[in-house]
Amino acid sequence: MRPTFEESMELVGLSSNWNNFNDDQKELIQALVDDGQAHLFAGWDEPGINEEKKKEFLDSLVKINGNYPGGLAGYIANARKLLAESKAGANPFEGLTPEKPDTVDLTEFTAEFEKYEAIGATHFDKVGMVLVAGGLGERLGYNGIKLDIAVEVLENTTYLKHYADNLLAMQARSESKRPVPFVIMVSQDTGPKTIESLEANNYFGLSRDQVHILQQELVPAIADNSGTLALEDKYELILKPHGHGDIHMLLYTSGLAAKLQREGIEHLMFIQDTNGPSFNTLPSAIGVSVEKGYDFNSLAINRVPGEAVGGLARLVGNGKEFTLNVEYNQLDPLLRATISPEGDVADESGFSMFPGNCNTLVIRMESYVKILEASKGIIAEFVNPKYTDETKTAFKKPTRLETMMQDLPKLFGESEKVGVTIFSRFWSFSPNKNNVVDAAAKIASGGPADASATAENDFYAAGRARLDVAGMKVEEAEQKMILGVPFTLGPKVILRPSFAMTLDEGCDKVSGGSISDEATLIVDGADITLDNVQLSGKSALVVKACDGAKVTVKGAFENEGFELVELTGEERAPDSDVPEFLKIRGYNFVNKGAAVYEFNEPGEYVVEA
Ligand code: UGB
Repeated sequence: MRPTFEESMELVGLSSNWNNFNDDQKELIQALVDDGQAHLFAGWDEPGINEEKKKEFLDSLVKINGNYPGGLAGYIANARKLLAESKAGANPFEGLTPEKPDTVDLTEFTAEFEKYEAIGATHFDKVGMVLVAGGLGERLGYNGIKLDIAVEVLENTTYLKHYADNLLAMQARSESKRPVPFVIMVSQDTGPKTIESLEANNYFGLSRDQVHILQQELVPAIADNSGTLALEDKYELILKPHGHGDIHMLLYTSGLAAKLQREGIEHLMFIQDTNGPSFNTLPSAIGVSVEKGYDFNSLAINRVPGEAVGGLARLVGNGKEFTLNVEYNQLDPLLRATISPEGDVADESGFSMFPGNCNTLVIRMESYVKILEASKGIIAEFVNPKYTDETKTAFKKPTRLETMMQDLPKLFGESEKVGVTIFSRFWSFSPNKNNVVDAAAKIASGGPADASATAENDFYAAGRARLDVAGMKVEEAEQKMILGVPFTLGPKVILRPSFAMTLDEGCDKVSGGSISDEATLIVDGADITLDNVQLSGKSALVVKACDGAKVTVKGAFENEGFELVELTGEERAPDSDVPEFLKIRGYNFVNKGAAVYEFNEPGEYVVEA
């Protein structure tokens, strides 16, 4: 017979401590003991010994219990259910066959692309941005937070500043001038430094009220199939990350999603911490979501088989069909078991038939808030224990429940519409995830590097593309291998979001001109026009204008520009004082005489070379 609560307390030796607990603690302990977790309190020291540790332990239990919808009891129940399914070998894709999903193809800058951009641009004041930035970036091995890494090293713009600049540009363009809500999910690892960075930079010009920091918490590790919570030692749980899907839980538990909806926000766009090009896609992706009535729009690229990005597939079977991300570790087995005995391989296009998930998502608020209410923000949790053997009775190490933000459509019904919008890779997806050694290995094996140098390379490529569309003659340079990773020597073009957020704006502000293979152009300001500007050789031109400064730039500029300098082995060594954001790419730029024009007072100006 199951012991009573008092008997359990006696068995684990907790009785003598009982009177020291407050009512909340007693209630939680009782519930945990009744739920088969008496081991959490086994062998406790007599009152007076290790009281601080006991308090910290109970505080952590109370905190975790409060963070998770349904409390620890809910978490343990979910774990038992998922572990039983995992043990039974339940296949989440049973009976489903993957097919190529329907897509909107925006890989080319066509009239259709511009049509969607125009629609999206009228919705800037109905969009909220959500940045998930709780990850440690273990693959990159960077010592600070990834948001503090520079996306380009001509002016050392950090990811966080780049994102803030885009928000400011969005609101400057909207009729209402309403601040764009900026939700940042942090974790205990990234939270303090993220706030420090915002504070130190005066929120990069954003208002404090528009920035909403949500902190994800770790979840308890599970030791076995019975859902036993794992202990690090007598008074400490083992805690692990729950995944980026926590953003949905936090937007629900904080009430923020519902609040933003009440305030008129119609779409949320979710972005990752180091995907610089996300904002290139924003106007057109919002346009697609609005025009097609998508509840969930996954932004995608043509995927290289085997690449560590999920594949977007239409799954058909069991009387249903739906479009979903199949995570990269599940795609190959699913394909082998269904349509492709060779697994995750290219089709005749040279790419995987399943577009790659950029994890940039546009979600319609109306359906989102309803789903959050119904699910309490717990989105398609899963468990992935590593078993000691095929009996699946023991784990090699404690596991935990996880959740991914792209899995929201798992909760969709027939009335919700999921779409996939495909973009060119340089324009939409160039994350900075891999250290330079792994990046070089990825390049050697024919895959994308997704590293600091390639992220910077694509940052300039997007600028070049905007100039090209606007009719400037752009002469692209050769690629140079730096530490085994390719970098296009130029031209290096940064058109800040203040200058152009859509292709159309670029066309309005740039007429004619040419830029040669190793030249540099940086333009920052809403009212700057480039009138037949010519940059030859390595020449560099930097033009910055404050609001109200109308600047026309003309003529041919010639100077020594910026020179790329590779770091030496000594400079890259861990103990050198070269900043880490340079070491992780292996080069820097030296200004050899760029032409720089800055206008900090409103007025009309002409710059003529
Ligand atoms: N993140 C959090 O905020 N909290 C967490 O607990 C974990 C992460 P990773 P991952 O773009 O290449 C995703 O670790 O999870 C943030 C997609 O699932 O960089 O391996 C973190 O800070 C995959 O389908 O990526 O894979 C970062 O901003 C594919 O699209 C973001 O979540 C892949 O990204 C992603 O975290 C990719």
